[in-house]
Amino acid sequence: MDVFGFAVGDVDGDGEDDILSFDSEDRLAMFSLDGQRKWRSGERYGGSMGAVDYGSDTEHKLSRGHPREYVITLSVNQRILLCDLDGDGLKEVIVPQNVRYVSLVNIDEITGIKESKIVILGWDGVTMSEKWLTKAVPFFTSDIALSDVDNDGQLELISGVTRFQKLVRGSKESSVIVYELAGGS
Ligand SMILES: [Ca+2]
Ligand SMILES: [Ca+2]
Ligand SMILES: [Ca+2]
Repeated sequence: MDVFGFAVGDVDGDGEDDILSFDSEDRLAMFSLDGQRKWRSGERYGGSMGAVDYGSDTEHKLSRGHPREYVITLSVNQRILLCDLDGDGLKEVIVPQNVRYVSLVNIDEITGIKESKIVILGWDGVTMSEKWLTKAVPFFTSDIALSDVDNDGQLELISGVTRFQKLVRGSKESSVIVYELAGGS
């Protein structure tokens, strides 16, 4: 499946598909197909930018600003990828983790993203734990993908990132980071 905020696959290796999704607090949760929750993360993953200057013209809500200053609320959940990266038969769960700035002066202030990374989680037989993570970068991670970008037969992990600057017109700066996954287990 390739839907934001939602993925289906056998993560715990019991032969049945599991459903992975983000809840309203950005906790990652795993459900069985009959809706029983098997696991919920203590950490927050995913994470939207909230109301920030973001130049997209899709899925947005204009909440403030003059015509050339877009202040947009992104309510789209982050993508969850499932892939058996180490070939042990269990699918790993790959999610971005965006950490927001918190303003101590005004909670409602638009403060943006402090840093982000990509986390790979896996079922260890009892629970889900973090198996690998990228270094934190001072960007908002807007999307992730797995692809063999250099055609060497190994998947790379690709991260779409946006440099965040609050309320500065035309300040959006996007790029792509490619991570090698070789090495496996
Ligand atoms: Ca399962
Ligand atoms: Ca695996
Ligand atoms: Ca490759």
